[in-house]
Amino acid sequence: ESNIVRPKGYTVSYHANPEMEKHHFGQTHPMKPWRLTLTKSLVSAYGMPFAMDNYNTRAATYEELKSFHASDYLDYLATAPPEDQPRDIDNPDKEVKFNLGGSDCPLFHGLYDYCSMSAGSSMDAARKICNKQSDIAIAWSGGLHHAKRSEASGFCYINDIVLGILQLLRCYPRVLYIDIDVHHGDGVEEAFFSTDRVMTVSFHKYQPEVFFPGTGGLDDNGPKSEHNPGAHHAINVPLNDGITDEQYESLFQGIIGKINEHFRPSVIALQCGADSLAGDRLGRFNLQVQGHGACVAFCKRLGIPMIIFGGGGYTPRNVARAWAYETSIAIDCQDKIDPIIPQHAPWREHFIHETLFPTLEQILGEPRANRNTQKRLQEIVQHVHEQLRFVAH
Ligand code: TV1
Ligand code: CA
Ligand code: ZN
Repeated sequence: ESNIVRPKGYTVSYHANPEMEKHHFGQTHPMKPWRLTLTKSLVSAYGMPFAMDNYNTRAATYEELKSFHASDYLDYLATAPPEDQPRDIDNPDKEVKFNLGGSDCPLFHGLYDYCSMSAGSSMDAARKICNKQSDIAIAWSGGLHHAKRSEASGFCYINDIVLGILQLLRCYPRVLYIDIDVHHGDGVEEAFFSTDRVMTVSFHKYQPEVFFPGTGGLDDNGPKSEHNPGAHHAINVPLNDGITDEQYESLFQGIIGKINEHFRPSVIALQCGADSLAGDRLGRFNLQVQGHGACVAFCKRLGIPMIIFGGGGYTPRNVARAWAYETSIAIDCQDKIDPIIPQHAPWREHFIHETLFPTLEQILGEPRANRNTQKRLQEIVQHVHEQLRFVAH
């Protein structure tokens, strides 16, 4: 489309490695790297690449991964035999120790390549923000927020977000991490528990013992041990099933607006997990593409450099819709694109409904009951505002 042009006054970059999309977690596994292909094809069908700098990124090196992860973990990740091969009899306990090879984090073919490509794209995006070559850098293949220093967790093996933020901390004093994936961003939160240079904020479905990972309660604001500068710098927004666009937008703006005033971040890292959308195979919320995208638009209006990561998202057609729409917001062409999915878009039939913005009825038939009361949401905002009194500004 010829009406899609570069935004005036700032640069947007798109970071991807198409080799990543060819990997498979297994037939029935919810994580489908192919959703990145569907996203890119929709972004391209709208002509958006003309308005951005497009980088075909290299895989992260072992040394780069070591800036967060332990070497024994990385070594095992690089050498563990794939599931369909004989078990590694020399290392019987390592799969357990590193949480590798279960149903959530299978040892599939090319696993190490897949992980280092995801990390490579996110680190490239962070470097372009550091160098001021980009104002908004997009890495949809990243956002793997559960991975720990020495442990895989919840479909995540390498924490590309932590690696990206560590890059940003080389050139910016304060990073605000925001996570709108339906799951708690536990790995990122934990990595920065002891620093006041990173504030982490996760919005998520919270129901311990029932919904993964079970952490991220309202009162979990970072270890309050003596002299921990990171205390009060972890913010959690625990939510119930069925939250709507209207509620989520007002909550997001109330919380992020206030955090912006108090913490005054120099850069934003936004994880845009699309499993918070209605109709997600694993999610529980009633968010639409518009409400999810409104979070990106709000952050963009703060006028601070921003890195945008992907994350969860298990109904590929909805993932592609949300991330293509959010790419359009980044380049400021959201009002110029036709909501009808272009006739020439590859895999157009996958979208079922030919619009970028299907209604809740189209997505779900019957919407999920909303279990979030206004009273509870107000309490949450109140609690967050109280936390911010402890944050220097
Ligand atoms: C193989 C095949 C694996 C089918 C996993 C849903 C499957 C799940 C599968 C699944 C599934 C989870 C747990 C329970 C921890 C386990 C990318 C005690 C139909 C960022 C990760 C969710 C979310 C992990 C990742 C969760 C992200 N839910 N079918 N597994 N054990 N794991 O509950 O935040 O989106 O579900
Ligand atoms: Ca989250
Ligand atoms: Zn998730």
